[in-house]
Amino acid sequence: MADYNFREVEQKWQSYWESSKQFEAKVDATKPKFYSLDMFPYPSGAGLHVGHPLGYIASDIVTRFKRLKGFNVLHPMGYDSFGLPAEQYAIQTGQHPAITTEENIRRYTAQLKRIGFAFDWSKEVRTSAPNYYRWTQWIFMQLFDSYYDLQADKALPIKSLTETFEQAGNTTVQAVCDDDTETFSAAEWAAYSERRKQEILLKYRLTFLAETTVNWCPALGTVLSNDEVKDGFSERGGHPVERKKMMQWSMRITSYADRLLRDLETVDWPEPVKEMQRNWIGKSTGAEMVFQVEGHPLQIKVFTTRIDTIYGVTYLALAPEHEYVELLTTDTERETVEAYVETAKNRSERDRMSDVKTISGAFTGSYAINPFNGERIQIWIADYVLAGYGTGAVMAVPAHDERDYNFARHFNLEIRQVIEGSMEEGSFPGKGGTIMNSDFLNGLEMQAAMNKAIAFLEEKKIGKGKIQYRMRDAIFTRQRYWGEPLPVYFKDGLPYLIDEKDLPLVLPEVDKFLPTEDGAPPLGRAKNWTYQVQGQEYPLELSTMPGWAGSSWYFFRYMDPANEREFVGRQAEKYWGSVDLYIGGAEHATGHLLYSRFWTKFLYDLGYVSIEEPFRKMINQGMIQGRSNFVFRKKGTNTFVSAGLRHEYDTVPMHVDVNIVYNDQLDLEAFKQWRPDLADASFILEDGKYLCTAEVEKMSKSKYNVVNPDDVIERYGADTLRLYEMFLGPLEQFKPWNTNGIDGVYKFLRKLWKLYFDTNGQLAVTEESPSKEESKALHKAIKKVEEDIDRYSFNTSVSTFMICVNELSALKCNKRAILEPLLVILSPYAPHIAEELWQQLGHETSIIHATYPEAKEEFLTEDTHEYPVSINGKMRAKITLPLDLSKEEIEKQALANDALQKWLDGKSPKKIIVVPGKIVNIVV
Ligand code: ANZ
Repeated sequence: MADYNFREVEQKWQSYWESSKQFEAKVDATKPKFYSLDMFPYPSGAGLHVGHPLGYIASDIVTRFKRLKGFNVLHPMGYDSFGLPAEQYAIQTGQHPAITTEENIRRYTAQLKRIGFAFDWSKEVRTSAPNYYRWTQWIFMQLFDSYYDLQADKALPIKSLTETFEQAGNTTVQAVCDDDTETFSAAEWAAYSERRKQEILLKYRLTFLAETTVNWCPALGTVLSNDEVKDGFSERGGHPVERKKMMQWSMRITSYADRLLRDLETVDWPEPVKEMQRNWIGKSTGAEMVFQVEGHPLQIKVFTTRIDTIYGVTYLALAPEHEYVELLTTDTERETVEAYVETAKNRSERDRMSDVKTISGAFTGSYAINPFNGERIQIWIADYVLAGYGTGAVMAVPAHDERDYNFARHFNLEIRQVIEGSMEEGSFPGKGGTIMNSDFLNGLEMQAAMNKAIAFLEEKKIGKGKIQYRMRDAIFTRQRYWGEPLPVYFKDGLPYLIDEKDLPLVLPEVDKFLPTEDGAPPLGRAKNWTYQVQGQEYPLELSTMPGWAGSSWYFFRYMDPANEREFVGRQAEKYWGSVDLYIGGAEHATGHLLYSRFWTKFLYDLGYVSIEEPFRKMINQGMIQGRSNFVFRKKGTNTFVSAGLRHEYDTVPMHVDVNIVYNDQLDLEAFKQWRPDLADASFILEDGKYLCTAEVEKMSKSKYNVVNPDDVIERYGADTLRLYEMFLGPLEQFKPWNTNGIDGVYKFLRKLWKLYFDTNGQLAVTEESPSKEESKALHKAIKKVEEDIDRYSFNTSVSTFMICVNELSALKCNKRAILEPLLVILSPYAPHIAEELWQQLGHETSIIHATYPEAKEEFLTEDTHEYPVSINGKMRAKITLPLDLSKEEIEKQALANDALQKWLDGKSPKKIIVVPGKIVNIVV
């Protein structure tokens, strides 16, 4: 084989890897394991663009490297294949989402295979496949059948809860449950009807059905989770989202809040992602207390982080959705209150929080009593109080809280400082107002005052210390078709699980993928969507699971995807354990990455898995941006002006397909064929060329800057693509796709190839011993590449390879002892060419089974030094000399140097300073 024919080489090795099952991972206790996971893709209709494989290439390099280092590697790939786009497409075209999804997966797989990934395709999972989602349904059932026991600090089977109820009622039970859970004795429990018992259990179950305020997106016809809503619009599609009360399934993720927070300390993740999770969980330590309403049997419960400011409370404020609003509104205030509540209802939480200019609220007409001093205080309704946080009510201390202050100023309410002068660090500085002296808390430090106030609350049984989390329970249903059906049927309006033997509950066929006429989800269209128990038919749940269900546990399934008895076999799970390297986008910080941690902890509690954290190490790859090209149309014509001349005409810029531009030069023929309206285009050229300008933008179809990896592979091959994607810059950085440098990478591979062959295309590798320089070039690279991979710095390795090959080419190196290890260290990056040359060198087994060479220190120490030589402080020449020369010899050699002679201009030096191994300084 004379020339580097990447097409032949890459096809050959890809089919060899596939047919010989090189990457099939098996449990092997004799070897250390390495589990490398990529965030699996949603197979969209557009296929892969060059940005998608970036992270996969990085993880592929790491896994191929780990194999060379003796690790047993699991490196799987699969598809997160339930989701909205396929369903939106189905609504428009009538095409079943299963068919579109299948087609897209086929295309994705073909694209991925062409890049030469060392994926274990035998482990592929698809979240939309019944044999996968039967286990998603099964996990849902375990959650339904569990509660969170606070004493054990873990999830336990609901059965142990009912046993306690039977013996002692719920007075001794310490468990996470709804706030409105009543207390009952064993006798009362025994006397409850079946229905009542089920209602009570729903208040404890880790997945439960309850009326919840949700983000409702009318355009998508579904509820969205908080992390799917950005600034009041749906993340997908950008449709408006409103708040609405609906019966919804939720996951009691808040039970795990503290563990989710605590265990962040045990994982090696980018700090910004950890910080986002901490904020999302939002732990606040404070107190909860009640205020008696004057003339009502009602008590208003508030959550405060500053109970020490209790003497500065001048009003209470409720969220507009608070359940007491109507009861507390007096007749004189009714009209104002109702009008206000109506407008507040349609504003999103975020708007209400962030909008400081339009402070709005209303007085209810009612009063409450401050139990610390018996004072009467007004009860208001205010925008800035959120229904979903704390108790949905606040004790307002305008002198010490900025939002309270703004509100009080706006409505002219009293502002009363508790402590004179400047407040403690970090709190809002009191702004004027009367100063209240309370003997009770006066003179105490903040923490001491809080402790004393909390003790008072507990003694009077009107409150207690409380830890509050910002995180909400996660809504778990979507009113859509293309998702996992919930394994639930309804009897007397209450949910029951179907029998485990009836799993999977397969998604039924429907005539249309739209809601029914009376607004029920699409599953309402399915015929016989019922469940039979003892000859009776019961309706099945019509909502499906959200997108995050299947992705919350896929990393377990990869370990043992064909298992029909368990979601993962014990042995496989114990062996592979946590993911050693997870590469994916940072956009999943508060969604997928939190839900996966939650489910893992839950499965751990029940003893199904051995790990508490799924992803030990994570890296977020940066996005590859598009590099758009522009042409310049002479206004009102079909004439296009080359970039350098555009200011001489009246032109407008126009995006042009980057795939018909090479090094910013437009392919004129391709341009004419690009769109029918351009067929008769004419051009004003500069130097016979049409040049385009370029700009970095998001990679998107509408900007014609999407680059398909298939096209790059077609032109240059997969090895070039892989090296080039890494060469673009540090993995974590955002960077534009700029093909201008790709030729350089391609040339590098051809240069590498040439090292192995003579001009006749004959293998020309000798068994001679290498020279010191040759060994040095190689061993420098061995060391650098290993260090780079350990630091996940891939771009620097690519330059290392280039330097090494340049050095070896200059030395005309053709020694096997050098050229063989070179292939091994290159093989993680450019596996096809490495395999081919390895075979050409006579190896019968794949390079995958080689061992990463050791960098030998003896070749790494320098034996020469390049001396910078200065004359009167100015650097005039560089001369390379052996390191073992004496000072005198260095001096002699320097003075004899031709270039320096010129600078000395015949003058004899006054002084020569030589620092061996460093510099030479000459003074004339
Ligand atoms: C009195 C007070 C005095 C407060 C003071 C703060 C400073 P974090 O840290 O975020 O948990 N709050 C409580 N529930 C609220 C709700 N549903 N909507 C809006 N605000 C609410 O904040 C807790 C503090 O935010 C609570 O402590 C309460 O105001 C307010 F000098 O109570 B504070």
